Amino acid sequence: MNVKNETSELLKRLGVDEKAFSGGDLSVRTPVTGEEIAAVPSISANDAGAAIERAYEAFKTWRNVPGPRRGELVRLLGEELRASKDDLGRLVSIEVGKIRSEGLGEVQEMIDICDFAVGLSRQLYGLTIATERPGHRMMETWHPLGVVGVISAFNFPVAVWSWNAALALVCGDSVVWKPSEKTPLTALACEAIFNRAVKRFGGDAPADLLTVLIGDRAVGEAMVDHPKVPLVSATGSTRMGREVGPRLAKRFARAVLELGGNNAGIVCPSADLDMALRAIAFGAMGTAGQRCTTLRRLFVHESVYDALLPRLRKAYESVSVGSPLTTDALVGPLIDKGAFDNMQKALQEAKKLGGKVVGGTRFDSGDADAFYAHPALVEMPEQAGVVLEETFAPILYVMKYSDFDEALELHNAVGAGLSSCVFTTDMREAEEFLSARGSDCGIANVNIGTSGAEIGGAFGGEKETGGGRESGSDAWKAYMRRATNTVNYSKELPLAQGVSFDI
Ligand code: UN1
Repeated sequence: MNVKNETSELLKRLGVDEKAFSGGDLSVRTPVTGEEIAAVPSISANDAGAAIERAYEAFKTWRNVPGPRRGELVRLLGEELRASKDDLGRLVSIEVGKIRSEGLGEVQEMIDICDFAVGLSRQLYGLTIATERPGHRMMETWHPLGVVGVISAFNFPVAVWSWNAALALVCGDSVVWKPSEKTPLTALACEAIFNRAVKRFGGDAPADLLTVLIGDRAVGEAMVDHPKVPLVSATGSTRMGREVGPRLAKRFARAVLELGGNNAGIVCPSADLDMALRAIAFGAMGTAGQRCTTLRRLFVHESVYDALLPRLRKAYESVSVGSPLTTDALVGPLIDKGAFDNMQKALQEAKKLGGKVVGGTRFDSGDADAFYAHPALVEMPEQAGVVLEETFAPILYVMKYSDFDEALELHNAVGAGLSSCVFTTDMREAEEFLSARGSDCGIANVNIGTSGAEIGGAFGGEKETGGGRESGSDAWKAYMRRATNTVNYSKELPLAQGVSFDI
């Protein structure tokens, strides 16, 4: 069966109406072969405004539904996702080009966050706080926030939505979602899956609890500027964040920004090199280098450099590249020609700075419009120029170091601050890496790579990564508003700070 037919069968099986993916103005291509697989109708900024108003009405009902009951809807969503895992995972492989296990892994991440959110729906705790006044009680209450806007990127087209939506829904919020224009099909599938959960849930779920807004930049801007969207959670480039952040700040809306990463690892003299090799390979080449957590820079101690590099080179030379739909290759395609061109440009610049490149060339899949690349391993004389920037492609820059403190300094000397790792069996180095003067990233790991975080922890990073946190831990607090309440159950009216005001 050709990819287009398979896509349309999958979409129908997932519950998407044919009208939603055929005859529209937005052409959808699979990076696997480069062919058009669907044409999705998109909406205007005006339509988006109207949809947000409807989502606001949904919020006004949903906020009154008790938290644990809201959790039940997310539990059903998790069940529906379990039932659709194979189909949705396959659709992710078609639309983004992820290999099979990564397509399925992305859906598993959605199931995991649903499970997390169900538990959370009974744990939206506030504190009880000691007051300085007799006969008083002080506490904090967490209330639903409003309409939560989600802007997601092509590389995790469904999981990132679920991190936000699962939390927002149990927190009593409604959700409007603008997926990447490159990946509207998986978004439509999620909408259909969600609608099934709503149907099973019954009457107290209002209409328009989730709205998928497929459209261009103007649609995104309508969401970012809309006064009834108190929080926008946006995943994408730092360039995008620089536009979204100030627009939200202007109207005092909240931003959860999850932007670029230029993630690094340090391989220390005591490292378990077998383990490091496997972790580096997955971190740098997995998802064809198109995760925001992809390993992009590696500092290797001079004493182990000559032991590790030949093995890394061999891994790069032998890694399988190919169609995720018809082969078991470990590296699938880049999302499009633009991504391939950016990769080539970065490699040219690295060469000009003295970089020695293994790989990086185009892999011929037989389809002129599909862009596969052999992952590139680049030995750099120093960290400069293009190494300081994120190129969303499988390029790993490797540099030698002699002193751990110097490696730490180089590690932190980039704009982004998402994920990081150290390979060492020396506890002093490990602890130093995790300490206040160690990695400056939101994620810091020991003896595992930079990518592949579990949902239980808060996910996000510092500096140009935007500072937002999604997923686990107490990230839910961004999706609610906090009220501090003081109750006087005494017969007096003592004022705080000893102030007297007797009338
Ligand atoms: C992303 O690339 O935007 O930690 C998210 C990871 C995944 C999420 C990546 N759990 O690599």
